Amino acid sequence: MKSLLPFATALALATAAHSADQTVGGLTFVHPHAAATRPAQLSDAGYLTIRNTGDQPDVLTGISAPFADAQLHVTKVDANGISTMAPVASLEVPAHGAVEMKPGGYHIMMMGLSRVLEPGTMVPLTLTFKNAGKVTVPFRIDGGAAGAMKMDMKAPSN
Ligand SMILES: [Cu+2]
Repeated sequence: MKSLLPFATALALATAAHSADQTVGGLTFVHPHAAATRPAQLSDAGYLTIRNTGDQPDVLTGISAPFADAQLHVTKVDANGISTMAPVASLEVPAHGAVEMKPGGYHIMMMGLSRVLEPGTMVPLTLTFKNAGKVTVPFRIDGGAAGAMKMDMKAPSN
């Protein structure tokens, strides 16, 4: 019943920090999470709120992950109710403000997933800011569709 992941050691550090929201400089990363994925699922979306308690705005300029091609996206709904999403080059986090990534708005798109994101695990995403630099944030993988879709996960070795 062991399913040790290739980067389990890298995750140990991240897992240790998951009980509290992470703060770096003036930025706090609140409830970073993503839905669990099914085998062969190639994309997923991640969400969090970034709070800035500092006196200067900061700008999110890039996102990376060791298990996917990650980028900032925004979902827009047009006048006909058709929703589309597109890459966004950067996102400002205002001084003494916050940006919230959530379904229907800004999100972190993870494409070309190289592994299954299993419920209850943590995965590291590295966010790059103009001022705060690179910050690796552990994202918690939620239950997702696991309840509706009963899967036998005995040997998920990828
Ligand atoms: Cu997207």
